[in-house]
Amino acid sequence: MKLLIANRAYSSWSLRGWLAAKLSMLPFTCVVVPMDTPEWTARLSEIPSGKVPVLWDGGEPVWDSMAILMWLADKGGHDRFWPRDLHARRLAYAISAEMHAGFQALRSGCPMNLKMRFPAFAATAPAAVMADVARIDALWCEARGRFGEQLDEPYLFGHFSGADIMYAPVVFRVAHYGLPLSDVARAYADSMLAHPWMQEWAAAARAEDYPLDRYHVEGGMPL
Ligand SMILES: N[C@@H](CCC(=O)N[C@@H](CS)C(=O)NCC(=O)O)C(=O)O
Repeated sequence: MKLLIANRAYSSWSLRGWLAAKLSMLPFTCVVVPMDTPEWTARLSEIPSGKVPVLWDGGEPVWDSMAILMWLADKGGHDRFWPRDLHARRLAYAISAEMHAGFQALRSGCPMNLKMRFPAFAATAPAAVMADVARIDALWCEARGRFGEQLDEPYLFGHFSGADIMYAPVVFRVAHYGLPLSDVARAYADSMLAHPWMQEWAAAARAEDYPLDRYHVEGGMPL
């Protein structure tokens, strides 16, 4: 399988596709195509949606991070991707879909940028961004409180799952924009930041040499 992604520093959807490939434990190669280059334009034209991530499997494309996750769960095992308990699985599906389809204010107000920090952002953050953060905090607390805390591991539903994958870019945004969280949500975010795959991604993102100004927000400080 070959996973095509964009700049690790900026492409939150690519992060989700890559984490899904890692969680599947199936062999894959990863190709980074920097955005806004002639190669980017050429590669996008080969993808049915014109967007990354795309997973090429046996020469056939699986596009969209959610479809990649579903496909790899089919191939790699649903229990690897989703909690076994049906009530937990219901909530995991619902919060993952809510992330995939929503939180527009947070997405556009705080674009993922792993090369910079925005320490002054939270003090004057738009109300709509803070409302998204509050909703996400509540979802994380519900998952941790009802299902995650009964298990040994620190992720939303105990073991690292598809729901953690969908929220992984939010964890980076919270850290880089200094967004406020409750204690339970903060503990979860810290565990995610310490996850070896998140660390691997962040280190590779910082090492990339194709900066894009359009992902910079006022008041940014380079890392
Ligand atoms: N819903 C899609 C969104 C994918 C997306 O928007 N990808 C961006 C990069 S992060 C992209 O390829 N944009 C194409 C462009 O900028 O022309 C998913 O979940 O994969």
